[in-house]
Amino acid sequence: PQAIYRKDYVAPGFWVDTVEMGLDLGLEQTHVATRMTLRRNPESTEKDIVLFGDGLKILQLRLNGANLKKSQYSIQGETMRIPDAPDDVVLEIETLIQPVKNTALSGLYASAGNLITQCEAEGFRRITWFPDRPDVMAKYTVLLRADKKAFPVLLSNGNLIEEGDLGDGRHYAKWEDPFFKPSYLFAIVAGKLVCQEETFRLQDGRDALLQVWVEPGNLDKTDHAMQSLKKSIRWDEERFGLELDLDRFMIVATGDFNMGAMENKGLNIFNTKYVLANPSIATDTDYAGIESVVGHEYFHNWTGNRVTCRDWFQLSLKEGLTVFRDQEFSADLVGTATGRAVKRIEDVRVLRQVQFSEDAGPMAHPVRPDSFVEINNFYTVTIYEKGSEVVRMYYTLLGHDGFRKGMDLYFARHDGQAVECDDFRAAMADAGGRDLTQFERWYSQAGTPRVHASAVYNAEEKTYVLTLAQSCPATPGQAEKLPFHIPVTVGLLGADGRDLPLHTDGAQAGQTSVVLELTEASQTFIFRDVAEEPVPSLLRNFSAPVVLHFDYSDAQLAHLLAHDSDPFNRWEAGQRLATRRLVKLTQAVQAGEALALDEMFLEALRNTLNDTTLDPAFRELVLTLPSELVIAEEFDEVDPQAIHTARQFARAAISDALRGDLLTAYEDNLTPGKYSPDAESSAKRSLKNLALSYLADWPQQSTFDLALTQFNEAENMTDRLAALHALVNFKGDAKQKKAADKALAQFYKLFSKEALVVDKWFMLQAVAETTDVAKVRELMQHPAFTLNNPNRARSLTFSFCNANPSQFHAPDGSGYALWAELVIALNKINPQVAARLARSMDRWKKYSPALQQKMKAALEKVAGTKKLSKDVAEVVTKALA
Ligand code: B3K
Ligand code: ZN
Repeated sequence: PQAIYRKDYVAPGFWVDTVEMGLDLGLEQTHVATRMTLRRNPESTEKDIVLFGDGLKILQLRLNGANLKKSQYSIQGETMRIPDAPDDVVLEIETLIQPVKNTALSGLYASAGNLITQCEAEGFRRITWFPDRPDVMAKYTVLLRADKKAFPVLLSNGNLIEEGDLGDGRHYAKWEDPFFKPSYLFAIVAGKLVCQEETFRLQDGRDALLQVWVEPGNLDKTDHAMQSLKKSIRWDEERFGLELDLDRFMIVATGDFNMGAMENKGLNIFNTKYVLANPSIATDTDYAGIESVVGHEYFHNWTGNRVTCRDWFQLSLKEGLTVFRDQEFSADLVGTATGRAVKRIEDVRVLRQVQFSEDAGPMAHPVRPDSFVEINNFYTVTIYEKGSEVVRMYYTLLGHDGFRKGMDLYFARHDGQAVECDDFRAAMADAGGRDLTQFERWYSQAGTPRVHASAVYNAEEKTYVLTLAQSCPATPGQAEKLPFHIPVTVGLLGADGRDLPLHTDGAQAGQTSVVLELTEASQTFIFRDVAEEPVPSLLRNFSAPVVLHFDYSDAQLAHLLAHDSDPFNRWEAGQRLATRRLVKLTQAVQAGEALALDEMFLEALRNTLNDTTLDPAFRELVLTLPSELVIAEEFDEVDPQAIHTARQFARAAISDALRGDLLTAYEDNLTPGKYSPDAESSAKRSLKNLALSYLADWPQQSTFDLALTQFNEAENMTDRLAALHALVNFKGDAKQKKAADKALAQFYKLFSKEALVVDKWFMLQAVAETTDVAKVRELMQHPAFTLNNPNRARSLTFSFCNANPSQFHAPDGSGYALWAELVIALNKINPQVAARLARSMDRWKKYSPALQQKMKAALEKVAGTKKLSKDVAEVVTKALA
């Protein structure tokens, strides 16, 4: 497949001012008439009108009123060129599309009898021919016509300006979006939907109509999304001074969606997973996910829609920034310092587990990529999560107020424009009066930087000399890297556990944390008047997306875990202690040696668990061992089964040593009464359920009964699912196994009508310790399983391939064979979803030669498949390169 390059960007030969569309909607067939006015862009080297189309049947093509003859235009692949056009053009195009046949869920497609669109990144071209690129921004008017019974609700972007009856049982609705927008933000929704609605007073005094649209029967699950939307609107007003710019804001939920949600102007379309919730079907995690995704999409209205991307290489301009905003939103809603830290830790965990791994594999790419084959493959953790870390570094460097000034300047300069990552950086630099030239390397260089810290304390001179050295591993196409501009937030702890005052360049009197700026390959920082040899607390709050090495002793880590005023680094110290042990245990498993966990580590965990002054959510994070995927990153050659055995041993040893403390934690954190997803009670549930899962690794009838009782009596999904998880993974006898199976069957029966819960039922089994490839194949035969629905496909097959490593990497290669079958099957149905699953094999070169050979064979099987989509081809070609 052909790659396209950032350096080849050429401005469009024509701008589009207005777009009028008329759609005669039908599931089998939809007729699309588009009339657009174009105007030559004198500044472009491109002289032709260039349109894109994909899978369209053309019925009409007229330029300034005259039919275009075949000789007057050319079509090659998805590109149509019309040469020799006058400077001002009215183009009229009629196309025919077939929504029911659109299983790729890009463009206009059918979902449960409704019609839905998804246009980002390049779905609009599957609806009509158009200069489908984000720098072409136009004003849209959309007329929808359809059968009244089948499609009683007709929605599009902006404001409803007219609706009425057409006779013959048909009706129409006319929508006008007052804002210029790129085609990827176009949306329509038609069908049988109902809504929860509310009028909301904006800070500037205007009233806005807010609506959450769902399929009939789901109105009991929209409240949390509505509350989240109102909080989002308020937060953006207060934190960034950004107001909702429309009279109406709609959210629509669909069960068939490739991603989480989409920020179409005024008409956000969501995966049901991020809208529907009530206590009986949604967990605390689901509630938090809804809040953050509703926020994310709403915040795009400014960061993405009002200011958009010049080209898709700039994707992180909107995504990294909007993730940063949604992370801050969630943190601000919790409010407390530890609540913020808990959120930060959760976000960093994802970054490390998924993004660091991406950065070390064949798909590694900079935050602003230089090339791609299929843009949909680049909606990655690098663009999103690392992109957010890059934005967070401006925040760290410029401070709260400085960052806000930068944002204000960014909007003052670029509102209504399609711009580049460099424009954002320039706004931050200019507003902060800072030279951020070198900071550009965060956008251009891929890979996770390493920072090696070392320190010398001089007792006579009372100096502490900290040396920071940086490097960055090679990534595809980038062998050598130049130094990054890295903010490293540092504090020093005394023997009593308190922060020592800092006397160093840039530190104010009384300051106990300082942001050191590492810009060279190696730099030395001197702290003066240091009364005693300190324990350094480095990279506080994870101030940069790097891997930090410092030769800590166990005692120093225990000291940090017990005392660091920075809660992130407290947690981090615990993770370092755990990782060390898990690596050693894995090596012991491989060598066939006896396994043991030392009392010092157990004691550190016990102290944290029993420290009731600490937020339960924070204790839960400290007590959670690094995942098998994170441990795997510590090895050059990964042995998934040995890692699994080691981690399970550690869990059982913790359970055994802390059983009394765990039971106390369980009992102390019950949340009787009406369910509420608030931070305080969800924190309690998280610690209680962690305790339960540890206790289940201690196979006693009493623990089994505890889990079974919780399962039977749970009044919310969080507790029910956690209990079921404990039961299914319980290492018990035949009788207990039977009881666990019974609970699993009951759960299914109870929730078989709730698609999102059925997804959970599949997922829970997919990641269960005992679920092997044969079991997955058996579950694939279940009547509720289908590859056609992305959520369902992900719940079983993605979960197995990505989150059950010891079974997926079965030595006989059966997991890889299953993976290849699935990717090939999904490729025919939905290339975007297929390409995501294809990524499961990214790190194949990290396994033993025997496994590598089998993984390579599976990759080659996929690569050799006929009619492979660009999406999948790009992923497997890069993996095999
Ligand atoms: N912007 C959309 C993602 C679209 C994905 C296209 N393959 C969701 C979001 O980031 O908010
Ligand atoms: Zn986004």
